[in-house]
Amino acid sequence: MGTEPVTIYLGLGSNLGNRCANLDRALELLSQRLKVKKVSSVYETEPLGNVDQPRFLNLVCQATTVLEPMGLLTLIKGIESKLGRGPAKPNTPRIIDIDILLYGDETFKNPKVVIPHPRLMERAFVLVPLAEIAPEVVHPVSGQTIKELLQGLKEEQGVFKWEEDS
Ligand code: PH2
Ligand code: MG
Ligand code: MG
Repeated sequence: MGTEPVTIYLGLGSNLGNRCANLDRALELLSQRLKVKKVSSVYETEPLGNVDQPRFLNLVCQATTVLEPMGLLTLIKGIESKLGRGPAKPNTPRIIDIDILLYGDETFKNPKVVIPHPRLMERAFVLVPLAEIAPEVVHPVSGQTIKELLQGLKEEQGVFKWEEDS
C-alpha cells in the first residue's frame, strides 16, 4: 500500500437482474473499503460490442484509496463475485461489472489489468458519466480532458439519463 491516497475513477455497469439494486449494492461494498467522494447520475445505455444483450445501467464514481492497482483489482473482483457474478464469457450479460478507469495520473499494465482503461476514450457510457463528475480531469496518455474526449466521440451512442421510476 502507498501512503498517500490516490484519486481513482471506477466505471460500474449492470444488465442482468435488478440493475439499479446491483449498482447500489456495489457502491455500498466499495464504500466499506474506499472513500467514495462523488457518484455520477445513473444512465441507461445501449450495449456496445455485443449488441444482442439487454441495455445496461452505468455510472461512474470517484474515490480515494491507498490500495495499489493490484490490491484495488482484488477488492473489485471480490465485490463482483459477492454480488453473484460468475466466470462469464467476455461481453455477455452481467449482474455487475466494475472497471478501473483512472488511477491518479498513473499508467499501469500487466496481464490482468491495464490503466487507464484501454477502451475508455471510445465509450460514451463511460465518458458521459465521467464528464459529469470530472470534466477537467486529464487522460494521462492522450493529454486531453474528459470533456474533450467526449466532444471528440464520432458516432452517436445511446446514453440516456435514468429516472429511478421509469
Ligand atoms: N460493458 C461492456 C461491453 N459493452 N455496453 C454498455 N452500454 N455498458 C457497459 O457497461 C458495457 C457495454 C464490457 O464490460
Ligand atoms: Mg467492462
Ligand atoms: Mg470488467
